[in-house]
Amino acid sequence: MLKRMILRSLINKTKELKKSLSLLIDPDKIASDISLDKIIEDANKYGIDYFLVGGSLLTSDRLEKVVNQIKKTTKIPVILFPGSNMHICKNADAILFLSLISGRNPELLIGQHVVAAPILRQTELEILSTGYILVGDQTTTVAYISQSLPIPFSKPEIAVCTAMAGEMLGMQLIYLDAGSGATTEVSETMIGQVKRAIGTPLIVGGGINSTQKIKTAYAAGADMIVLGTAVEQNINFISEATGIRNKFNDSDIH
Ligand code: 1GP
Repeated sequence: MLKRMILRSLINKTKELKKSLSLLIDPDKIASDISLDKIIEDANKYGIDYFLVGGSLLTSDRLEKVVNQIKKTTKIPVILFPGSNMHICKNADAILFLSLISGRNPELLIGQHVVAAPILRQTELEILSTGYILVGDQTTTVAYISQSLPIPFSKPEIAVCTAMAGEMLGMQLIYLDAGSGATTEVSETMIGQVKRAIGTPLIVGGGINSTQKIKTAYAAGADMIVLGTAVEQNINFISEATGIRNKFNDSDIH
């Protein structure tokens, strides 16, 4: 039932101006300081739309364990958010097949994809072709690991042209990311300008750690918001965040 349905559902929601909320689970962090069971319980209770699992640097081998634990206890779709072609797990529902289009590192534009393609072909994972745009400063893990320059916060026009090019190349989703734990989130201006320039669903994440930032990103045009660090630090943020999403979806504030 779920197979191959995630993209269609995201496109439909975008057309209907409905917002989604995803929780990013970093398998490394689960090991140390957060309880995955509690997160899953609250995600079910408050109605998170998707789990994203992964990170740009995984230092443990817990990816599969985390995916299996989520799949065992909830029907919420699990989407892989890989940092490399090693981060594939066939038990998830889908994978963000990310091309780092803000950077000029050929490995992350196409190289790792070539290696991953035959492996992915043998799975039932829904492949979500995603133009991944890194924004902001260079102190995030993803900026360092990807060895690519993020688009500066103050240059929304570069993000706009990059997103347009990604869509023209056939990418099905565009993801604007300030990087996990970013101290500054992607600006309202950049989200708004990118949203107006593309027709694909727009995912926004990185440094979104308050209800005001969620409201601002949704109002500016984010179709899906990804929360990682804020929930790791305060599990009650799940109920607050879903509350904002529900308000957007139940009303005409768009
Ligand atoms: C990172 O967008 C995600 O790729 C989530 O970021 O951990 O800052 O919420 P945070």
